Amino acid sequence: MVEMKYVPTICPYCGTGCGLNLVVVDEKVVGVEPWKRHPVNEGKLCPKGMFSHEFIHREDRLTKPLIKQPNGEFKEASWEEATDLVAKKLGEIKSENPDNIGFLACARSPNENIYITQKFARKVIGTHNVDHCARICHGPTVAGLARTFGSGAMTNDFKSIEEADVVFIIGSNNMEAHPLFGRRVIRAKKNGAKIIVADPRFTPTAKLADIYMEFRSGGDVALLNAMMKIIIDEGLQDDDFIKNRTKNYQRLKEIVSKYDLKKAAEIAEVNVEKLVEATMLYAKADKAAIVYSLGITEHRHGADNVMSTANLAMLTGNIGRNGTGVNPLRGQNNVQGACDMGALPTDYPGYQKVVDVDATRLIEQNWTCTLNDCAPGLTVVEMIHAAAAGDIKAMYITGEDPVLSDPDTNHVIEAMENLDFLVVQDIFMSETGKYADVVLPAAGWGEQEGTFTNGERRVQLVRKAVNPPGEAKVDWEIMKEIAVKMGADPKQFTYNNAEEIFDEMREITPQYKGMNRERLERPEALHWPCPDENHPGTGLMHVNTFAHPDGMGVFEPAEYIGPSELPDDNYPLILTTTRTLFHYHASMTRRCKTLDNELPTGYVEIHTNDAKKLGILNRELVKVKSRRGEIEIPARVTDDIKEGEINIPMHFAECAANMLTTSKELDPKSKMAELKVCAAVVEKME
Ligand SMILES: Nc1nc2c(c(=O)[nH]1)N[C@H]1C(S)=C(S)[C@@H](COP(=O)(O)OP(=O)(O)OC[C@H]3O[C@@H](n4cnc5c(=O)[nH]c(N)nc54)[C@H](O)[C@@H]3O)O[C@H]1N2
Ligand SMILES: Nc1nc2c(c(=O)[nH]1)N[C@H]1C(S)=C(S)[C@@H](COP(=O)(O)OP(=O)(O)OC[C@H]3O[C@@H](n4cnc5c(=O)[nH]c(N)nc54)[C@H](O)[C@@H]3O)O[C@H]1N2
Ligand code: SF4
Ligand SMILES: [Mo]
Repeated sequence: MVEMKYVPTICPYCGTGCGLNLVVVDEKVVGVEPWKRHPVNEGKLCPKGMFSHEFIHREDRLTKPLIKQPNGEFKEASWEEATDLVAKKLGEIKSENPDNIGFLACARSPNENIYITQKFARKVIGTHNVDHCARICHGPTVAGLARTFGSGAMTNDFKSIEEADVVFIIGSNNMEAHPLFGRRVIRAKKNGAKIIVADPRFTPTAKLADIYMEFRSGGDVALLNAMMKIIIDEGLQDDDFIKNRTKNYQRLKEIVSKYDLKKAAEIAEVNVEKLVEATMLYAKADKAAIVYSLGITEHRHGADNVMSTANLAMLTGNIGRNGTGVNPLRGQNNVQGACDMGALPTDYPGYQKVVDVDATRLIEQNWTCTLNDCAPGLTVVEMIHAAAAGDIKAMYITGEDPVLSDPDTNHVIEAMENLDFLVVQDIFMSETGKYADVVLPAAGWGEQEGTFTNGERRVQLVRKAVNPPGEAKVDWEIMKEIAVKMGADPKQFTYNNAEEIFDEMREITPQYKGMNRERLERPEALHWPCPDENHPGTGLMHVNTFAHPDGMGVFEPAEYIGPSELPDDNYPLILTTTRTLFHYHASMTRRCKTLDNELPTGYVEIHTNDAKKLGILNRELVKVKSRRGEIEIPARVTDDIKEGEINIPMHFAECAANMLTTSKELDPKSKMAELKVCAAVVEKME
């Protein structure tokens, strides 16, 4: 008889964290069925979630460890051989200097794997060189909101947006990138909310707007400061909130007073009537919410942009109530968790600082070890630079694909080739895997138990539906084996299941302390902070006090800095890079037939007038160049982008956006690279 079961779990793609059921027949996942009462998505899914089962049983899954031979070819190896080699090489390099090794954790995989990755780096190797993709995603959110609010996470939960009177969306295309959050924005609109969208592109999200502000990539600080100046000039600030709940207002006033409409128009190329209209709408609303994402963060001044959104919300008292708040839409399914778990070179789990001696003592006690070095480690892009310079000699990359995802591909490849030893642990052969010495096959989504933390800080159970293919193993099991081979106390890495790892983690992670498997079994799960087992969890943050020790919010005014590379005669266009509805980065959706059929390759969006000047027709193959590299790519001629800007989606290795982007300048506050702006030129093919 055919046996069929439904396994409830959480979508493996974006940080919305939708619930779904995997349909399993005879040990194979054959489809996805809605989870009707799931509190996040209420049974609805976007196309990525709907077809998420299609990559699981792909023939090209990694099923055995691979070791690169002297001739450059990979050869299948046993686990014994592969882990011996990894333990030996890491041991050798560690004995020279532990900081010669760098780790990237996997924000696509459960918290338990990520916790073990950072524990391995810190305890077994003795380095804080552990980071992950949040660095080039919402790193500025973590840094910027921590400075202003005392906690670097989304202030409200998703459903709160439905109570807003005004929703101000800046640099987020949630109708494509977070569609089931987007659905709630549509509901807010139906409830009577006015929608403001600021974006250099007239995106599907912008098409919902009552006021759409087109402006120039990189101009956010000027635009937001100008809004704050108007509010103060008009006396629309919330004096009580400022007085009772914030610090540093005078400084904010001084700085934003320099940003009049003329300056905003010059820098941000924004229509000033629309700017005034949008500002009035936001400032006069009883409940106004800010929603942002990478358009705000992916700049060398990303943290300044983030802090400016926080300043605007505090200025108008739009914090601590439903329908208000600063709502960064986190990217990866478990990137919030990866930050919470301490896959950060500056932080242990729960944002306890590695430079804080008391925090270090607490972790040492729990891990029964001595952590030697209190200096923070290197971030993602710094590790790549250090590898290229020969200062990092080995990298252990779990579930990240820097050759495709990190800025300036040629530079990343140079760095990977310069390493003495590279381990890549993935579910597929990634672009980065090709440069590895050892490739280790990991179990993927649907093949392991654990937890994901979504963008609204909701910690949800993910469940195992089928066994991993071939000899693939769960990430934490692989690292446990290597840790023991490297001499770690087996007791310290002996876990029988993910729950035991979660229980160890919550002991040292204040935000998760009150969570346990039983409590997380409920569909609504729990939002952190959840400090004890009687605590109901926290959907809405900063209700009466901010998360700083004195409870006060801090205005952190920013001056406009702007992008490092502006258009010139040789590279006259601004290139921005974005996402599309049907693809999610690359490795999984490009292997889902239904999704790849919808959009089989990339394109460069160019404004109709710019295309005309260059004599370029829609769908024509063109060359796009920057100071770093060049690609050939079909043109998509459209009016939905600002003149003078072009846009390339980041998903396609065959016409990779990151061949063109720059990693030279990093945000000093967060180490973010400028993925949303560089200078480029489009040429007709000969
Ligand atoms: N379908 C799909 N969904 C995804 C992903 C995916 O790959 N595919 N990835 C996930 C991840 S990891 C993340 S982080 C999120 C990202 O989600 P989003 O940030 O919404 O995605 P992007 O398309 O990268 O960028 C958002 C918008 O920023 C605009 N923008 C460009 N430059 C600027 C600027 O200077 N200022 C402002 N204000 N806006 C600008 C772009 O035009 C774009 O519309 O999506 C997640 N969801
Ligand atoms: N130009 C440009 N570049 C960008 C961006 C942009 O907007 N523009 N956005 C940036 C952002 S926001 C992000 S988040 C990054 C994303 O960059 P990456 O993190 O590199 O992107 P993913 O494709 O999600 O990589 C995840 C890898 O993990 C593997 N994987 C999935 N599940 C598991 C698992 O359980 N275990 C293991 N070991 N591996 C697994 C996948 O096969 C894949 O190879 O890209 C960044 N790069
Ligand atoms: S909105 Fe995000 S979490 Fe929900 S189904 Fe789509 S990709 Fe998955
Ligand atoms: Mo991201």
